[in-house]
Amino acid sequence: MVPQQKTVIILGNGGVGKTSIVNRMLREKIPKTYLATEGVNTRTFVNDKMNLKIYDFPGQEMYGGEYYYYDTVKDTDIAIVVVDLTNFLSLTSGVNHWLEYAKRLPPNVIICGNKCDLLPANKVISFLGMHKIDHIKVSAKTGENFDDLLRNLKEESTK
Ligand SMILES: Nc1nc2c(ncn2[C@@H]2O[C@H](COP(=O)(O)OP(=O)(O)OP(=O)(O)O)[C@@H](O)[C@H]2O)c(=O)[nH]1
Ligand SMILES: [Mg+2]
Repeated sequence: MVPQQKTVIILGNGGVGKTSIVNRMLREKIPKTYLATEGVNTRTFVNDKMNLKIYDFPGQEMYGGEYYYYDTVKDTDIAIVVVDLTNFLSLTSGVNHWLEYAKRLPPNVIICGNKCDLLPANKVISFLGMHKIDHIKVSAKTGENFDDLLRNLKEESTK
């Protein structure tokens, strides 16, 4: 039996790896060159435990991220907020901003620190620690800790 469908939105600054995370979940190739998402991509992830409708938003405002977010946010069950562990700006001008959006609903929130295959910026690690921001370190590139991410999604989707 297919589980009941839940709605997931994936938020974060441009280039943090949102589309790559969705690609990795769907076992698709991760594009090496950065191609910013324009508009919203809707994808479906189904297995015997979860049935997720995923809205992958553009992080860059010029491509309409916030507009699409407001448009579809009404029945959101889970928000994945992504930060780039190598990019301090994705935290300081990103995570609070996206968390504020996510909280308006409020859906269940999972924070992903992506690109853990690269050397993280010290400032990012201390910021996450100082603000006690619970997060899962993942790599869309290598697939590291995707089992953790899927476990979290499963938990949040059955709440
Ligand atoms: N090293 C490394 N690079 C990654 C990882 N995830 C994504 N990237 C690279 O980061 C760049 C941006 O990835 P995207 O998935 O397009 O980022 P996005 O958040 O969807 O960007 P927007 O659509 O503009 O909001 C691409 O060049 C990816 O190949 C990762 O885990 N490790
Ligand atoms: Mg994208």
